[in-house]
Amino acid sequence: MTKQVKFPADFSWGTATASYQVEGAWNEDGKGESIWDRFSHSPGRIMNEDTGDVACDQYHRYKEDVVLMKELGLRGYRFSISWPRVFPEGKGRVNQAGLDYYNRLIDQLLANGIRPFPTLYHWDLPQALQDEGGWASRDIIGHFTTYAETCIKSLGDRVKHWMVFNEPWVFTFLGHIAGIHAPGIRDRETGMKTMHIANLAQASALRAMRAVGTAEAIGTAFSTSASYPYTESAEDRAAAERHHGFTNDWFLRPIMLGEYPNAYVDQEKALREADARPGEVESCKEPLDFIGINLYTRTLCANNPDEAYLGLRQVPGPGPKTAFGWEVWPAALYQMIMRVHRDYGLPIYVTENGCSYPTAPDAGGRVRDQDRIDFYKGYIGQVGRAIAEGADVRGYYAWTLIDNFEWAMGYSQRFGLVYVDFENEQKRFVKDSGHWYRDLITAGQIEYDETLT
Ligand code: PNW
Repeated sequence: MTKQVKFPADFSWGTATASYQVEGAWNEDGKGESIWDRFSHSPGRIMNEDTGDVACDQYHRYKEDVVLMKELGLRGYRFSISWPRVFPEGKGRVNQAGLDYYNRLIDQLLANGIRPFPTLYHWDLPQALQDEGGWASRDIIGHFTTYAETCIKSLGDRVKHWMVFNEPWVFTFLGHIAGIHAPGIRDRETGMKTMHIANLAQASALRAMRAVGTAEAIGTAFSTSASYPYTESAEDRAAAERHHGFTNDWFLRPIMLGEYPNAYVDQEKALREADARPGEVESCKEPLDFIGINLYTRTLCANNPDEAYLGLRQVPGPGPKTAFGWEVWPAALYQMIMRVHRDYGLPIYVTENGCSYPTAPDAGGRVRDQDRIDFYKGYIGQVGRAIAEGADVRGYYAWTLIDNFEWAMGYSQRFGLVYVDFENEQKRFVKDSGHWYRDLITAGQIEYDETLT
């Protein structure tokens, strides 16, 4: 059954990006080296040896990009602040020229009626701090707190909505256990420790930001993938619940409730590996003002006693796949919003959702990316469905504004509503999906299928 839903009049429609993925200017105006600079400059780490040295050159082209945002009718822009621009060595000396870039960007956004919505940490840790242990060292808690305080003190007169982290699960797990993201460490215990330390740092930074007193709302953008049981058996359901605990709730529950979710077959061992000391998990509680959900796909979970940690196996789903190989499953976003709404009852922003398809401009410069339009129709419809059923969703941020540096995949994946011709002076072409998004924002309503599961 198809239904129609109107989004609230003040709904915050936007797009999301991250400093390392779009800015370029990797060593300009006093910026320090980040772990992503180091990682992408190391052979064999990134597809085609791509780097973010230039990326979309947004550092120099931000005015042009704000014009694009205006053309698309965006009401908000989610971007991240590069820690090594602000503190080239991660601590100590502040680089005013780095902060001034964000001053210029923020002023340009506000002059165009677009809400700046920054994330403090979207993975570009100062290399100098990595050399001292990075997220595996408890010293980072203080350094991150000082960085957060510095940003809010200098930008908080104009920026009222903040995110502390982008996807703490991804930067700890993929960076320290899977090793496919910077700093490229493959060590389970180190990884478990970084997760716990990131939880402590999140609470500490949040307290310091609140003490400054200028923010209206502070949240974090969590990576999520809706956990579906492969079959309806009690075993598969329990496996899906463990998956939810580890993938979606491992950073959310500590800050909201001061406890870790039950995720591991041997939970005690996991917490020992994480080096969670008595009283520390409780001290992570510092409830957010809103919860940011980043969601692209779902995970089908089957019970698997042979897998020692989570006791599960992922089963490929039957849905169509994006160019990245992620299954298209719009109801996953509805399910995740409703779960977070039921568990925590807070305002929610969809802080990322989108898809990669390679469609290039035709001879006339038009990008006919109908597959991306279909993706957004389905997923945004399910956001509308969650709102119709009572979830307090305040905004939706498409990933992403412009094609950009997709981490380990380099420039091989195009997630943008706007095409970037990296070979030809960074020329930007609004894709059909960009025009579709603009029309959706204007209409403020969408159809959705309420039977999807
Ligand atoms: C998110 N995974 O990353 C990030 O926040 C963005 O910077 C990124 O460009 C976007 O999604 C698209 O990938 C993820 O492997 C990276 O599970 C990897 C995973 C999830 C999210």
